[in-house]
Amino acid sequence: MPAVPANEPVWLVLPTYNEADNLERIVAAIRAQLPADRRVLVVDDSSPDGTGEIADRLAAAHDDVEVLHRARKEGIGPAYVAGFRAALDGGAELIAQMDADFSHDPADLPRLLAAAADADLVLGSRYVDGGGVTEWGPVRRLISRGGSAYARTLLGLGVNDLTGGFKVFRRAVLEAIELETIPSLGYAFQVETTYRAVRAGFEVVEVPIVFRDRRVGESKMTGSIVIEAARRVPMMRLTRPRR
Ligand SMILES: Nc1nc2c(ncn2[C@@H]2O[C@H](COP(=O)(O)OP(=O)(O)O)[C@@H](O)[C@H]2O)c(=O)[nH]1
Ligand SMILES: [Mg+2]
Repeated sequence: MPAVPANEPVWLVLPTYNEADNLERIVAAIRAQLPADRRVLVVDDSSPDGTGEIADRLAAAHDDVEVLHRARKEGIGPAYVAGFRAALDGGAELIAQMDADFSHDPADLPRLLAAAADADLVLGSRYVDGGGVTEWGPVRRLISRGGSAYARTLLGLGVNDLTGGFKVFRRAVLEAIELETIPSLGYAFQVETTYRAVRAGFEVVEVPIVFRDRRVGESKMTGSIVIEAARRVPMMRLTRPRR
């Protein structure tokens, strides 16, 4: 396996909402997979289940763990924008994002980071050879696959998995795509960052991953997140940053 690019500070941004039963284990698993120059940034939207307090305890115990507390739940989009901005301000060279519910396997992190050696944006992809989804029913599969196909067609992108949330950005990408102007709140946010990166001329690669359904806690996916994505995708062409 190729090594993680040397001497590049890695920040992993981990948005959480009610992940009290996952957080400690996922943070430990992530820290074990990242190089020494690393920071795990938990972005918690005042979870009522005490996730934020657990995050504070982890941050107190480990120098490489930090917490960003936000006042209320606004969706992963604004949580990621705040987390990415903090990572850029903190000097990150590579910025990784993943879910906190073990749907994304921390053991895949070295592979994704290594792929950033010759790419600007690495996508953990369910829809390339070797990737996949386990345990989802037919409806959830259709929404995900159909959503990626819809966005791919409307936006004219050669990317197979546009809605996934397991990614690694080079800092130049996040500096270029005008994060604060992205209005998307849910899955549309994942589509929009990738779309803006492609349009800005960055090199995007897909690395196969297998997505597992969460074991613990509840999904925050709602119908309105899907509807937002369906409406937002055609609008993205109009609101991307000018080059
Ligand atoms: N900070 C923050 N995190 C969120 C929000 N919604 C979801 N998350 C987190 O984003 C990740 C993915 O969300 P999840 O509910 O598992 O969505 P699903 O995997 O698509 O069903 C998990 O780590 C959640 O805790 C939110 O509004 N704010
Ligand atoms: Mg999930």
